[in-house]
Amino acid sequence: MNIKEIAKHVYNAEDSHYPIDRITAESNDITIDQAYDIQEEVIRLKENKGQRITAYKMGLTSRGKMEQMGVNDPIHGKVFDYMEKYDGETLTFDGYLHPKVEAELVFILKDDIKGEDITIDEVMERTESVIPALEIIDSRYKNFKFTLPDVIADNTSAKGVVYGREKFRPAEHDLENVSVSIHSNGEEKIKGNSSAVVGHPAESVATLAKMLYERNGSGLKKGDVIFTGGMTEAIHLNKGDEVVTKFEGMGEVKFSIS
Ligand code: OOG
Ligand code: MG
Repeated sequence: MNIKEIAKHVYNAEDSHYPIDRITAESNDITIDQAYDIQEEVIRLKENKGQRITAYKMGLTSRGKMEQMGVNDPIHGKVFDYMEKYDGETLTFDGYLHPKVEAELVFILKDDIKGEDITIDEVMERTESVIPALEIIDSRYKNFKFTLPDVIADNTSAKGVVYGREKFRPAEHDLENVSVSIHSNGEEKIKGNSSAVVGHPAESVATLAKMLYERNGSGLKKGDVIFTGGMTEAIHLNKGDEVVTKFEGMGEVKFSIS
């Protein structure tokens, strides 16, 4: 197995918008660690092209997502500048293969977080603000089907994000209990709650810190932005959809895709 070759293959699929077979169909012995090696190489290729990392993302942190994808462990990847949109903006459907939307809470840190045993309280103390947001995932794999090493190598299906316009102080809200509903073209598609994200979205940040520490002794830094993972299963998007997501007590995040 050649990490660089596989990374280039996955990178090209995103960059030139075409679906590929799962990489584990050919190399079925890829370990989780090697999958992160491939992801890091994909990220390096993007950076070489001038694309810039703007956030971390956690994925598969809720039961709904795990069941939908048939994968049982949290994963992490990176969000880039070219993926970013804001509430009310329009996305271009043709830039995607088979997009799906997820509702997430984003944490912005005011202090470093490093180590294996970070508590929810420690994450809350070190969080400057929380933003309601959406992620638009778009696996490069055919039929959105993958195993854990596939999706890790593919930068956890990252392709788009839509940030809400308002930031909230972490103490202002019971972040363990934020209800959310995703509506498309006036119809409610799904409902969920932030407690679905490993019990509390701050726990997802702690899990990310632990994963980074275990991988290479690194950690999160002041100013880091973290997508904590979809609260419900993700909803398929079609060209022309108008999506409104309601975060109880935190307003709405909207976009259309045409
Ligand atoms: C993997 C990415 C999952 C989340 O929030 O759970 C994710 C996928 O489902 O394609 O971003
Ligand atoms: Mg996500």
